[in-house]
Amino acid sequence: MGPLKRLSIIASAAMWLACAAQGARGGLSVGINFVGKESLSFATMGSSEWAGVQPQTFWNNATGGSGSLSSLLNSAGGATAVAASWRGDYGYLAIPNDPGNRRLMRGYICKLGADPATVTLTGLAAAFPAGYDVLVYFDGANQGTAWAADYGIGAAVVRGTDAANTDFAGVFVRDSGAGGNYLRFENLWSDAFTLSASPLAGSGAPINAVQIVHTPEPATLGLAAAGLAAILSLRRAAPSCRRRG
Ligand SMILES: [Ca+2]
Ligand SMILES: [Ca+2]
Repeated sequence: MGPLKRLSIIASAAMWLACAAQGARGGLSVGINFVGKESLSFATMGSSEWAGVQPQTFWNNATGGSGSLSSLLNSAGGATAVAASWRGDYGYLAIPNDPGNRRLMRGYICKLGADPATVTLTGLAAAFPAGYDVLVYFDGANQGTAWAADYGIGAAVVRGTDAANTDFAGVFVRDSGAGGNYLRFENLWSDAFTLSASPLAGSGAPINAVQIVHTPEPATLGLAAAGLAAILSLRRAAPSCRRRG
């Protein structure tokens, strides 16, 4: 094999490896930041603010208890066919209004009582052709009372518990049954879905933000490792024109 051919193979493998790494990071995402009433929460985010469990910029600000947005931006600032509508009341956390994660978590929509808050997203298939996960951020101004709510997408219902005297302090905690401030719905494919947030008695059901991310591919990292091994193998096999030692 000539040196140019070898170089071409190594370059192709390196490019493939970079693409595989991009896939492993999850690619582009779409984030919706519920602001609540802006004059109350001061929680509208700038397009350059990084925030989220899978950090991204270009969060779409959804203002008011109820409303709708179309042509949501993805995390690179590109317009998508994704549209959102939401219905609830609103509130905010009395945490510092710092750019990024705190501002993301500060404002929210919420419902008390039996009537759930809902968020409907449409037009997802084109933006997420290989499926997606939905991250639901929740943290209400619950003060000394723990809040629990059932968050549902289709048949999947997951309970989120906001512990007493606990408001976002800079760390995201996935609620796997012991409380936290975000939930993750995995491996969704539908072009549209409705998220509902139903509070248990005496609780609120806040939704501070929703983030749609590409479903991670478990095989991607293994394939990336195989690609790296192939590159190293080629490097070892290649004769050197330079004197060693
Ligand atoms: Ca928010
Ligand atoms: Ca709280």
